[in-house]
Amino acid sequence: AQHFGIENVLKSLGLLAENEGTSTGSQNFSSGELIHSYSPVDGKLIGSVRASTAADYEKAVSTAAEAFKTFRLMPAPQRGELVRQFGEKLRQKKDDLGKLVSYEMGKSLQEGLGEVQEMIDICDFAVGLSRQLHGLTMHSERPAHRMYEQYHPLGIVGIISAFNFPVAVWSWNTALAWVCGDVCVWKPSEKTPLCGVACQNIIAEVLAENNMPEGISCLISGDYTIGELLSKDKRVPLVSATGSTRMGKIVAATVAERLGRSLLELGGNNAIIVTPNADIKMTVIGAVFGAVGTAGQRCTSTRRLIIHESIYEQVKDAIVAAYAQLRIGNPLDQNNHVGPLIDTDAVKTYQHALEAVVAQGGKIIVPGGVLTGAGYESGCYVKPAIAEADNSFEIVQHETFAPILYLLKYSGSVEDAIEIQNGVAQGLSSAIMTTHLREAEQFLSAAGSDCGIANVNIGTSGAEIGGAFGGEKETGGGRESGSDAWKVYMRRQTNTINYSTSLPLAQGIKFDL
Ligand code: UN1
Repeated sequence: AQHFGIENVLKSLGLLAENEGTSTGSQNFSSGELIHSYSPVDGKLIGSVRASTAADYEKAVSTAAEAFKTFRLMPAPQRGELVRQFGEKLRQKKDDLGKLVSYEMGKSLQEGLGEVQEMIDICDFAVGLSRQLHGLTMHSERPAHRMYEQYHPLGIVGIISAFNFPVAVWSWNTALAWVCGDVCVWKPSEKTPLCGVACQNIIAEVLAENNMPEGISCLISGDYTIGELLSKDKRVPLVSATGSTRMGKIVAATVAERLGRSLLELGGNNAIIVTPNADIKMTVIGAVFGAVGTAGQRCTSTRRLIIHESIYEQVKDAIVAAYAQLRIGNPLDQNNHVGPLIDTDAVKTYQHALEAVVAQGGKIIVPGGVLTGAGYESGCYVKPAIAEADNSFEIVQHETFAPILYLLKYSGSVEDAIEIQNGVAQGLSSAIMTTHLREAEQFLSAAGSDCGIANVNIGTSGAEIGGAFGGEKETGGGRESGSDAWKVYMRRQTNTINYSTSLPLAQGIKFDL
């Protein structure tokens, strides 16, 4: 797999030192044990980074706290200029960073490049936002008084991110946090540690070129124990965590205990409703990309297809035929549609889910299986599978981070389909395939989808950065990225100013001395 020139990629991203197991300048807060990163693409060791110790963590947080003292006073548009330069560097490094994402995480090169594009896009968004951190003005009930609200920087933002979007999720948080005047401490997934150091190297360069303190962006490395330090730390007013619902519940409880803020982006169990009025060709593309893209490892991946009985066989046959076309293999080879799962533990989880769906009464119609032989040496390549199932099955209620698609049948009206769609604990993304206005509007109504994302004639994955991204129920309720998601990164203050010569009290209270 070295054919794409991994050495050059590592060199361009400043990662060759990690390859020898030593830390670089950007990894200042990591002096612990080595974390080895093996590629799921070919099973080879890509490099190693050092984990952060508790002492490293302390150093990172105090460096960040020190940087915040000055960064919060820098005018927001000047902070935006830093983010603009960061976006420029990402444009220059897009190819290399995209390749590293693909090689370390296993997603297709197209998707690796797409992930870096999301980073560039959020930078552009944040640059504009840096001149639009608007508050409201109000009319005071008292004469010669003025009221308004303003947004101030919040402080240190702790970011815990997952392996499946090893670089973009960090940037959604940081690009906004930085224009908002916050400083960031990031713990990337221990499954994709090199992506973390690569991003840190890029922003460290921007900060150094502008003589800005390194504490604006701090990287800490390690497993959940280091994340726990962030959740417990009163000096970290906001913890933004992406990952499993299990992890999110622990983070939420820990942060809530100190009445901190958390922004949670957790599991999904995303469905596409296919009504009798669906465009079948569009449905197939949306469903297949949603289910097998990123090997089913997006939080927005399509897990369930809820198909009307009148077109069930037709849709099923079309999807099964499309699955027969899928090419599974090295994700850096653009001819392949599906790359590997992240590691062999994920493969086991996938196998268990396939056993469970059968045990619970489902029927496999596109069999799964682990691929072996030439090109599949890492043991992480699996066949995308399809099972006919019922929404009530325990396994269907559960998010399995793998390319397994459940076909569910509905009869009756779109309300019946919506009930099935909403009948899970998670609430991230949802979609309806229909050319019928009434069905579409019902799906989007107050009695429609209960998810944070609801699409018409688009699959469940691949959201644009301009919208607020996140979901309800066990997805955690957080919103990241576009729209007004920035507000969670700031503290809000209401100001009342009296420019009269007396001191009238609100609510008409008289208090004469
Ligand atoms: C995730 O899987 O954690 O909407 C994020 C999408 C991507 C982001 C997914 N823009 O599929």
